[in-house]
Order: sequence, then structure tokens, then C-alpha cells
Amino acid sequence: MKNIPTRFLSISIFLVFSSCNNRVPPPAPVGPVPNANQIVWNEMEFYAFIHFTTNTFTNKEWGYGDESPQVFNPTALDTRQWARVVKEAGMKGIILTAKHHDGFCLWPSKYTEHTVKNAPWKNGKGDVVKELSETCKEFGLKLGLYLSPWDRNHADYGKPEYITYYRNQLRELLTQYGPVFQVWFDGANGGDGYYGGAYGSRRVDKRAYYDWPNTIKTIRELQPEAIIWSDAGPDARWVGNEHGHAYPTTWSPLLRDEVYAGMPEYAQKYASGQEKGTHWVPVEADVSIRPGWFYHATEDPMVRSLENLVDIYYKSVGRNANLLLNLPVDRRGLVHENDQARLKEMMAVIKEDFKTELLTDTEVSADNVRGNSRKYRPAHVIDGDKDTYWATDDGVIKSQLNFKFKSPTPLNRILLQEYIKLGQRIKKFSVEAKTNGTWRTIANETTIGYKRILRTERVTASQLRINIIEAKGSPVISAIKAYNAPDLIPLPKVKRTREGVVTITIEKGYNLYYTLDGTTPTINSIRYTEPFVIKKASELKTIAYNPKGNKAGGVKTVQFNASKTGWKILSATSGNLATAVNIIDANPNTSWSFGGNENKLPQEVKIDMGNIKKISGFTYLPRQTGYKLYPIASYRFYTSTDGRHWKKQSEGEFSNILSNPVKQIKTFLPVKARYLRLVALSGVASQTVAINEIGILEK
Ligand code: FUL
Repeated sequence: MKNIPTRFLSISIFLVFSSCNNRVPPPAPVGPVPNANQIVWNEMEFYAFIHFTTNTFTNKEWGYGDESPQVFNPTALDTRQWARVVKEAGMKGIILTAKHHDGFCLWPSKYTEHTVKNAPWKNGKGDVVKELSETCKEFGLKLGLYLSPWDRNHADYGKPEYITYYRNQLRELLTQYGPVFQVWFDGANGGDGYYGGAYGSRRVDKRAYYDWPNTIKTIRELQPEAIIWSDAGPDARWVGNEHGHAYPTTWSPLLRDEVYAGMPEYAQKYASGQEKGTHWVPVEADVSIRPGWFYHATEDPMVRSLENLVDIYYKSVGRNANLLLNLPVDRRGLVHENDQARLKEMMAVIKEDFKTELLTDTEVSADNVRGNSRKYRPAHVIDGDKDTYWATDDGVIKSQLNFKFKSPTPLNRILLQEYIKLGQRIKKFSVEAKTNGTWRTIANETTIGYKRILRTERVTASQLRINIIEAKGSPVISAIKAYNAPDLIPLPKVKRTREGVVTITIEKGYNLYYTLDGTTPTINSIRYTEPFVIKKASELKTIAYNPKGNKAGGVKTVQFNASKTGWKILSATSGNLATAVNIIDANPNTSWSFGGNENKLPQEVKIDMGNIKKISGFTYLPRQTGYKLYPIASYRFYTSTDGRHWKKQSEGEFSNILSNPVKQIKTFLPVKARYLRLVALSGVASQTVAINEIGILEK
């Protein structure tokens, strides 16, 4: 073939195509396939979560259920502001926590008093679900609803009566507010709570208690187009973490009958889907734009960095998953300015990354075309039509698509889509680029699914080749695109030792600037040249500029506690004392564990800060790496000025810590203290608990 002029080749291909008819049947589906609702849902790609309830006003992540409706009093609630932010970011819908684990209802449910009707907001006449549903309609956004199966307020939780209550609420939500595109059934349930005044622990059999099949039946009747989401689908599933990351190998098919919502081994065993999955249950990656799901003023400076959010986009939408990004509405009832600004930055980068599609102008060929029919011709992968595709003959799996550029073209992003109506097929593929006359492999990957986006090194290619290496059936590809995304200036990395020595680092070729007065750093701020010491509690903001000084990356903000010079571990009731210093070494990579089956909880550790300080809270960072994090579930925290007389300052739970192991911040009224004592009352399903770091909030 090498010596045949391309003009002649394309003419001959045309003749072959045109000489045969268009009646070559399409490939038979392989494995489970999506239904019409699931296709519409996958095409939404990106939408928002809004977490909002009494927690917003009590500063909690999980309400206990005994919060008074009186605390719910947003001063300027405006669902149109939410919708504007969401719409501008190109998101397609909003899922609202109509009821979270605390049981408080954002609509005036007639089945409980624990609702907005007993809140001061709008004199009890308000209905957040109604306002949002009307706004969504106005803005052309879809409305989704989260109704927590776990209800820490309800007296009947754990009994059959509660299921009737739950279904009644679902019926209200699905009949009074127009179309609902998704209902979200959280797997987190069962445990301590108020339970109508009983105060106690209620465990449920997550597999049987909720009788999901009958609930699902009702939803199908009331909202036949709604996607039902949970760990076990049936229509879409959890990604298995709360960082917004799907996996390089992500199958939409799932062994659905083996899964039930809230099962402990779900994340490790099932979340990435299975090649032999029996049902089509595509993935949704959920993540909050801040450390917590609910609004906490202390997290205003902790909005995820631009770099992180862009990475999340590629690891969700770019890995065959929908992205559900949470915007925690604040006490005013608005999406906070910091979150808005960051989301804008994020979407500006994504827009820029996918600005110019580079393959539309190429000459496409394939080494096999199904039945030699034009209906399956390779050019379908660049025609922008999602209903056309390139396919090979039955049994032909190893195959190749080739794109010839008019002139060498720089690129670093490759987007691929399978025609999922015929099932997810590809198991292994590679990408090669011809640069300066030589072919080289720039990616070796596994699954594609609805959408896969690869970030590769930048190559200037005269040709590009996609090799299908292994698949469950002959490949059926609907789109391949390439882009040349601008380099994102990376975020500086900041480290600080226990003694307060701060080091800022960045890849070679960038210049660093910083401020310590809370202002946004620019090229006119202090230039970082070498490590420096900060002893006091302070806020560092740093930024990187390119060498020309005309382009900057995102701002990295770091909150420093007072340095821990002079801190020591006084005692611990278990664990290896020699390594306990890890919890006060300001190093996020070292941790320490204590407790265990021989030393059942509660267990405690005491710290001496060396001198008296005025403090107004403490922080607990759980272990960050490893298969098991052993987080503390509930605690008591004491302070002392002499190491003998202790005063309890705080007691409670670290809510949702297993799924979202972020730094926990607990505040109390300012006190003078030299000694700290943390009692681990319980762990998450374990007698062993681990601590990465303990810190204080100084007043
Ligand atoms: C989890 C819940 O426990 C969190 O509070 C949050 O709602 C998150 C989206 O799901 O399971």
C-alpha cells in the first residue's frame, strides 16, 4: 500500500464504499447496553450538588437530628443566584439535599414537623424545593433530589413504619415539583442519632431494611425518566470516593446483583465496574468544591485549587464518569464568592483546553471497515455526529485508525468516545504519533466508554494512530478528537517544619511570589528565593509566574498554626510512644496509631505545648494514605494549664470521616491552655485509630 498515491487510494475507497449498499447490519450489542434515560444522563456530563440544611447554621457535616428548625434562617436565599453560577459554568442541572441525615426537610412535608414550616425563614411559609424547581425551569436546568435514607431525627428510624414515612416523602417530592432527573440515595446510614428523643444507636440491615425494589417501583411510576442513583444503581452508581476521581479503567457495566447501597467493600471491589458486569450502571463522581459538603466559614480560604479542580474534571468526565460538583450554599443562602470565582477559573481553563478541535481537517483511514460500507466509514469519528460511528467486521478486534494532518500539528489531549448504545467494548488501546518521520507511542490505556480524555505529552504530529488492541467485541467508535491545551502553570507546593521553616517549591522555569497579609500575591509581592521562618499563626498566599512575568497560575493559600517548637507528647494510653511525635511534626506524610483489640477504645493521648497559649479550637487530620485510614469516629477534647486539672472543651463525632478524610476543625470558646488531651472514644468500625496531625486554633 505504501507506494500508492493517497489520491488514488481515497478514490478507490470511495468506489468500494459507494459500490456496496448501506444495508450492512450494525454490529450486535455486546454485554449490557444503556437505556434511553441513561444515554440522556451520560450526555449531561457535569452538574451541581447543593448541600444545604440546618448543618449550614450549626456548623456540622452530619446533624444529629435534634437541631431546632429555628436555626434555619438564611438571610438572602436566592436560588436564581445558584442557577446563574451553575449555568455560567456550563453545568446541566442541580441536585439538592431535600433532606440530609439530620432529617430536616427543605420543603414543608406534611408528614413531619421537622421542616421549613417551623423555621423563621419566610415565617414558615418558605419551600426551598419549590423555589429551586421553578428556578431550574426558568434557567433550563434539570432538578435532582437527594433524600437521605438515614434519618437521625425520626422516632421510627429502624422500624418498618419509617419506610412508609420515607416513601410518603418521596411521593411528595416526586409529585409536587415537576420533572426530577435524578434521585440520590446515599449509602451512609445507620448509627447514632436523636431519633425523636430516644438518643441512641440504630443499626439497620442495609440490604433488606429499605425494601428498595418496591421504592424503585414507585419512582418508576411517578417519574419514569428519573435516574435512580446509589451504590447499587439501578441506573447510575457511586464512584467509591468523595474526591471526584473515576479510575483509568472504568466500566459502565456492573455486577449489579452483587451490590447493595452502603456495603462496606463497595469502594474496593465494585466501584470501578466490571468487564463482565451484568447491568449498565454508569458512574457518577461526586466531590465538594471545599473540604466539607456543607458550608463552614472556616473553609472560605480552603476552596479547592484551580489545578485540583481541572484535574478532577479530567479524572471524572475524562474517565467515563459524570461529574457532580458540590457548591455548599452559605448562611445567606448563596453560593459563596470564593467558590464562584474558582468555578469560573476552572471553566475558563476547560474551555481553553478544548477550544480548537484538530482532527476535523485530517484525512482519516482505517485498516478495516465493516462490510466496506460508507455507513461505518472511519470519517464518522470526526463528523461531530454522535449517532454515527466507525465499526469493523465482526471478529476484527485488533484494528487501527489513522489521521493524517495537512501539516505537523502540536497536540496534547485526545478525546475518545465509544458508541455506547452497542455496549462498552474496548479493553486496551494505544495512541501513536508520527513526529519527525518516526512513530512513537504516547499513550497505552484500557477502557474508553462514553467518554475518555487523555492528557499526553505535547507532540507535533504529522499523523496520529489509534490502535485497538483488546476488546469485548469489534470496536464501535463514535468520536475521536484532539486538542492542544495550553500549559497550566502549576500550583506552588508549600512545606513547613515543626520549627516553622517554610519552603515553597515549583517545577523549574517559574518564579514564585507570596504575601503574608491576606492580600492576593502578584508579581509585585515578595519574591521567594529561599526558605524563611514563620513562628506565628498566619496565612500564606503564593503564586507562580512564567519567566516573562505575563502569565500566572492559581493562588495557593496555606493556613499556618503557630509553630510547634517545644511541643512534646506527654503520654498515651497505648501505641508506640517513640513514634507518637508524628502527630505534632507538621508532616502530612507521617501518622501514628493507637488502640487496637488488646487496647480497646477509649484511648487517649496528651500533648504538652511547652507554654500557655490562648486557643479556640483544635484540628485533627486523619491518616491520609494507605488502604485503611483508621479514622477516629467520636472524641472528647480537654485542655489544662497544669497537666493535672482538665476541662472538657469539645465532644462529638467526626462526621463522614471515612468517605471524606479531610482535616477536622472543632471550635470552642477561647481558653488558656498548655496541655491538650484527645480521647478517641470510637473508631470507624475498628478499635485501632490513627492520627496524622493534631493542631490548635490560636485566638
Ligand atoms: C455522604 C454523606 O454522608 C455526606 O454527608 C454527603 O452528603 C455525601 C455526598 O455523601 O455519604
